[in-house]
Amino acid sequence: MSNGEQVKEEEKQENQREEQEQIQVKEQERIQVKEQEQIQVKEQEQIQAKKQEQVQLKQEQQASLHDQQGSTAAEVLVKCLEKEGVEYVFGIPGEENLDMMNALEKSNIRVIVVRHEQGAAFMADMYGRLTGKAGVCFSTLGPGATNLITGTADANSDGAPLIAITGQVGTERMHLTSHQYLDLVELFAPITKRSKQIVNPDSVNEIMRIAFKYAESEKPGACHIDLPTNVAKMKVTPGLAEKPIHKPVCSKEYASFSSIDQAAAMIYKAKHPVVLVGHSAVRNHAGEALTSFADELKIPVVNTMMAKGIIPYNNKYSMWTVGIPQKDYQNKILDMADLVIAIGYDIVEFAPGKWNAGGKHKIIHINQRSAHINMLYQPEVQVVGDISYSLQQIKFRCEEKEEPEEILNLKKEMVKEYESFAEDTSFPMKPQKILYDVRKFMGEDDIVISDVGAHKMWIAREYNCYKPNTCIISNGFATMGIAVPGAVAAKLINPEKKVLAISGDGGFMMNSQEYETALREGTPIVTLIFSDASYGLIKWKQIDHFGKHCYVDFTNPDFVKYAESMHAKGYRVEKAEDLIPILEDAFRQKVPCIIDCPVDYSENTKLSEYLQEKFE
Ligand SMILES: Cc1ncc(C[n+]2csc(CCOP(=O)(O)OP(=O)(O)O)c2C)c(N)n1
Ligand SMILES: [Mg+2]
Repeated sequence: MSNGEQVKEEEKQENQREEQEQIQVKEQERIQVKEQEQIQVKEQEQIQAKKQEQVQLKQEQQASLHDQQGSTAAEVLVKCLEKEGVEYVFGIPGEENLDMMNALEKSNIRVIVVRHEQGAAFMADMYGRLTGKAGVCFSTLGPGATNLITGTADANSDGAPLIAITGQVGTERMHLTSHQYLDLVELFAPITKRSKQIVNPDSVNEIMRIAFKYAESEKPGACHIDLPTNVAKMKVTPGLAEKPIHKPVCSKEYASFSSIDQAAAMIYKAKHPVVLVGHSAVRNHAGEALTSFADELKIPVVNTMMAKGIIPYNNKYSMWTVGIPQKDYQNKILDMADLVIAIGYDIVEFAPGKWNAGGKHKIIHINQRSAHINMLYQPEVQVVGDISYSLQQIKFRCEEKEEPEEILNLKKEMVKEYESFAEDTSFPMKPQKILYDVRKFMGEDDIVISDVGAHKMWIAREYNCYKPNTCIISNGFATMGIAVPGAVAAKLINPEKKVLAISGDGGFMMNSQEYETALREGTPIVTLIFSDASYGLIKWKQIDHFGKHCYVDFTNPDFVKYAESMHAKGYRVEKAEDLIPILEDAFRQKVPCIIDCPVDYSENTKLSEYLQEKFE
């Protein structure tokens, strides 16, 4: 091999070695990359596994959190209240409703804490009566619950929708003789439309909706729900049971044409028909239809105490209010009728025995529901359905009557009598003059809440209204003590209106503690007390029946100082001319006020004698 060839051979070998080396390097690089990739994949897998672990952990944590924090029966109950549109609940907390209180604190419902559960029930009662939506009151078990009873019964009797929620011992000790335990479902049964205990947390939403449905449907009334303390804490199964049940929109129901035709035929034939209108006409907003029915057919209208203002009292055919124990103008007018058209009338408001004692009247019943059973209330025709629609349909089928001249003359006498007290300055003030001045002072939309007693009889007779729901009288259950708490609720709902409670001195002292609630909640109500240092109505009856009285007198606190001690403002009427200026001043105050007005109840027996002579 020549030298040149040898050099070439060496170069070739050198090149081959270099190539080999490069291949090896590349191979190493490839292996390294692969290793790198494998490491990355492993890392990715590890990250993924960690992520999964974290997700699982979170799920486990959430599950255990739900176990601790998922909705309790008490929370679902409050959710249901919110869904029903509840704005306020009235009551006093106790050991057995703490879970509900905690749930309420987280809700947008305003809790009005009262000073006696009776006050709470009356507030819910008045809320229901004025709005048509159920008012809600609550108490703890046992004594708290028994304190709710009177207001609940009042709402049930007066047709006001109300829900009473009571706390209860845990189910584990319900079968035992046990501290503060009382069977509240049984206790509330006769004074409600429905009384139920929640025993299964998953049924809270159904029990709540049923209660509101019963309370708010005709004839409205009270429903009771009892929530044992251990059930209140129990978890509701997630899902449907946690959700409040929808409130359906129900269409109106209308009377049959055959009943409308029959009623129209009877009215057509009658010579002296008279309307007797009751509270269901107020609840069902039939004022306008009733007024044009009376105007166009020329039929006089007598209203019950609970239907004041359903026809404006200055309407020609309005014959004002029936219902005081004595025979009055309205009884005379009903006696003169050859047909009584009972519209939205409920026998609980004014007993048939008081206007149809002989059972001789021909009666048409026009209402949202059929008549209660009573020997003396057996209507020939029942027109059952939306009242306004029934009245319009009957009106189209009738002709106007001749003017009821005799009755219109009686109305003139009534007005003259009413006006005759306008300038009466005697003192203590006559009830007629007090109410004349109150009417003069109060606006057409302002609200008077009457308590129960002789003053109520005078309010029924002398305080007349332009609009419904502007003078509230309890005349189903007729419970003393309703006026002050009732006025607090009325003011909460109507902050822009004047709200005046008129009470006897007896009834005022039954719930005057709610003045503290009124002050705290910023509801500047005014109470006008008819002061006679006596249970005046009972005294009136005793004198009428036995010519004497007993066990009815008492002494009063100094109402002005009493007001001041509660940071309210107190006034005392010292002459008749004072009343209107005092009312003006009281309604300018930002705090609640109490007006002590001495009343001359010798007018009570004088009225009995006057009416007896005139109408019996
Ligand atoms: C809670 C309650 N207790 C008793 C009665 C029976 N009652 C009806 S009126 C009345 C007297 C009311 O006295 P007061 O409040 O002073 O009013 P007045 O009759 O003097 O105007 C009584 C005891 C009732 N209706 N309600
Ligand atoms: Mg009195």
